Amino acid sequence: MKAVIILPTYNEKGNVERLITILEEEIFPKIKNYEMYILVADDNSPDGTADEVRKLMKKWKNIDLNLGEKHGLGAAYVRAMDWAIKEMNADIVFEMDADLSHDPTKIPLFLKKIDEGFDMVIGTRYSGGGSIPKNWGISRKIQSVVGNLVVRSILMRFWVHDWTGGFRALRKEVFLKEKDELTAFRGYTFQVSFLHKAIRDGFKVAEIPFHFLDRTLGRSKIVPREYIIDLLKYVITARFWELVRSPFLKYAITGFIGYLINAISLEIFSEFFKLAPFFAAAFSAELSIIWNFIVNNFWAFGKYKITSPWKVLLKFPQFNLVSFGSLLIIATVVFLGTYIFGNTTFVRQISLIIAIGFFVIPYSYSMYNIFIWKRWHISYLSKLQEKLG
Ligand SMILES: Nc1nc2c(ncn2[C@@H]2O[C@H](COP(=O)(O)OP(=O)(O)OP(=O)(O)O)[C@@H](O)[C@H]2O)c(=O)[nH]1
Ligand SMILES: [Mg+2]
Repeated sequence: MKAVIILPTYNEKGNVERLITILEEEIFPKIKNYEMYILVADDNSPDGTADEVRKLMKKWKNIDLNLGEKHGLGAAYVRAMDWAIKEMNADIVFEMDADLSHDPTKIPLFLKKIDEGFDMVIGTRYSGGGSIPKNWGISRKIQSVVGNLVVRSILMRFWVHDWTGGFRALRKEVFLKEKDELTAFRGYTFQVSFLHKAIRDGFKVAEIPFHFLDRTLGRSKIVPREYIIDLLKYVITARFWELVRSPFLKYAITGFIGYLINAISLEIFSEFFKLAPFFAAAFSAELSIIWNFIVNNFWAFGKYKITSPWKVLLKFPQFNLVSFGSLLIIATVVFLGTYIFGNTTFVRQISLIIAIGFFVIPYSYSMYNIFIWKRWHISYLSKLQEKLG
C-alpha cells in the first residue's frame, strides 16, 4: 500500500526543508508495511519554497511537487489529494502542516489505525492527552478551544474532539466520495466540512492524541475573522439541513397535528357523543396515538417502515406503551406544576408546554428511534465511544 503525506505550503521554505529531512531520515525508515511518499502542495510561494523542494527532490526520489494558484488551504488540499490519488496511486493520504506543528513520530500510529479498519484518522489536541501550546496567547487559546466546542455542540457529535486540526490520514475512498462537495470550502472550514461529511456517510473515524507545537519559523496564515464567520456559516447551515432532512421535523409536525386531533376529538366526544370525561379523554388520546403511529410509520420513519401485519400487531401495543409513558410524564409535570404554583389555566398550560418540550419530545423521539423503528443502534454507539475514549 502506498501512503502520501501531503504538505500544503505557503512561504514555508525553512520549515519544509526541516520537516522533510525528519520524515525521510527518522520516520520513514521505521515504517515497513507502507511505501511512503511526500507531496508538497505549494501555491507559488514568493519565498521560493518550491525551489527548496526541488533541491530535496534530487536527494530523495519519493517526493513530488504540486503547484497551483493560491485559493486557500482547502483548495490546495483538494487539488493535491486529487493529484496524489490519480498521479501517484496513493491508497492513503495524509494531511499535515508543513510548519512542524504536527508531531511526525505519530505517523505510524495513524497507519496502525488504518490497518485496524478505520477510514479516517484525525490527530486530536483536545482528548486523550493531546494539547495546544502553553505559550499561545489567551485569545488564540480561547479561539481554538471554544471554536471546537461550538462545532461539536452544533453538529451534535461529541465523540470527535478536534474538528479544526489538520493532522489526518484517510483512505482514498473517503476523498473520492466527498471530493465534489468539498470544492466550495476554500479556507480552514475545509477541515470541519470534510470530517463532517465523512462521518455523515458512515466512514469510520479514529483519533490519535498529539501535542501541537507552535511554529518557530515563518508566519501563521490564519485570518481569524474570516475563519470564524465561515465556520459558523458552515456548521449552522449543515446542521439546519440535517435536521430538516432527518425524521425529527416530520416527527414534530406529526406530533403537533396529533395534539390537535386529540384536542378537537375530545370536544366532539364530550359535546356530541356526551361521553363521560374519562372516556372522552381516553378515546381522543387513542385517536391521536393511532394517527401518530400511522403517519410516523409512513412518513417520518418511512425509511424504516413496518409493513407486515404481524409486526404491526406487535409494534402497535409497544407504541401505545411508549405513549402511555408520555401521558405519565405530562400528568406528573402538570400535577407538580399546579401543586407548587396553584391550579390556574396559566400554570396548567405552561406545565404542559414544559412537559412536552423538555421531556415528552426527547423521551418519545428516542423511544421511537431505539425501540419502535430501530433507527439508532445503541450498542454500536457505545462501542464506538469506547474505541474513541
Ligand atoms: N498551499 C497552501 N498552503 C497553505 C495555505 N494556507 C495555509 N497553508 C499551509 O497550511 C499549513 C497550516 O497553516 P498555518 O498558517 O500554519 O495555520 P495554523 O497551523 O493553524 O496556524 P499557526 O499555529 O499560526 O501556524 C501550513 O503548512 C501553511 O503553509 C494556502 O492558502 N495554500
Ligand atoms: Mg501552523
